[in-house]
Amino acid sequence: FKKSLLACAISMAAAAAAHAGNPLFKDKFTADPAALSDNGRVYLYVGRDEAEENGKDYLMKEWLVYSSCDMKNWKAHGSPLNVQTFAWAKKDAWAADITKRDGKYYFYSTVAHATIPGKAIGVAVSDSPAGPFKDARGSAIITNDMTRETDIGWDDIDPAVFIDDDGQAYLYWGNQVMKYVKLKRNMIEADGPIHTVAVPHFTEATYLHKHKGTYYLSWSREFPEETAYSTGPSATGPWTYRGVIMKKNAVVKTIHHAIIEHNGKSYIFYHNDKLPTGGEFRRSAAVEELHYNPDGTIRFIPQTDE
Ligand code: FUB
Repeated sequence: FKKSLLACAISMAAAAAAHAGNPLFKDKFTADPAALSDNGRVYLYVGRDEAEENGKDYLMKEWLVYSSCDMKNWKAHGSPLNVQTFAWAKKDAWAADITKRDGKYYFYSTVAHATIPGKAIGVAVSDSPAGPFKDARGSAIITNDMTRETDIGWDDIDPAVFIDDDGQAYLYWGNQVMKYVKLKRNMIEADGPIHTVAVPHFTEATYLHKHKGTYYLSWSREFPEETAYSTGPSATGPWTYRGVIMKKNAVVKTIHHAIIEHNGKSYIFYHNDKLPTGGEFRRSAAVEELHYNPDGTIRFIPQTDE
């Protein structure tokens, strides 16, 4: 513990990207935060929004990694992975999620597939949370099969990975329809059929976490989006809807979030439009502390500039 405090102090002194309140990074547009608490540091993974000021669509080619031990001073680790990490992908470094298993870091991310219509999900692996990452299987783990009536080009997006206490890993994802599949122990293959989950007004950005024995399934609902959640007794439900924890942004219609615990506190990362010239395709990652009520429900979380 002492060692990690010392490492924290040294890295803060060398921090390349200092933070003075939300949004977290003032020099770049950063969207779709994914986060991991590991060895005393929080690692934050964001897609880089590169659209022009009046751009009409996302322009996202790479993910950026930052880390912090105090949630205030952030060190930039550059871009250890991008669309080209996946040889079978052609564009769109959209939302991602990360987990650690057996000393390796598995990064699940949305990209547009080069030969199969629509978006797909890839998995990259690294020995370090800051990368470099390489494609873990050489092909997408999830592709758009267009077999359901509800299938659209972008329904296979926004992966969320969760490893339960019994070691079973799950991958959640989806747009309009929430889906999940069990993962094999190797983390790079699906194990069994794809299931769907019915939650109210689901749009996208599923997230799953566990706190004090309760499972929390959260997602972006409606459009413009707000963050809602359900709780349940297992990683697959049954789910009880609990309400909205974060309200819509002023301009940008998406709000993609991630929830982690770090050094005994809980945090929610999300994105907003608060950087000057920010907006729909020029978003900024932000963070708030998240508090649980004694009955396990989550307190409503106001967006702040702190
Ligand atoms: O960044 C592209 C898409 O916008 C993400 O995949 C969604 O969650 C939304 O934030």
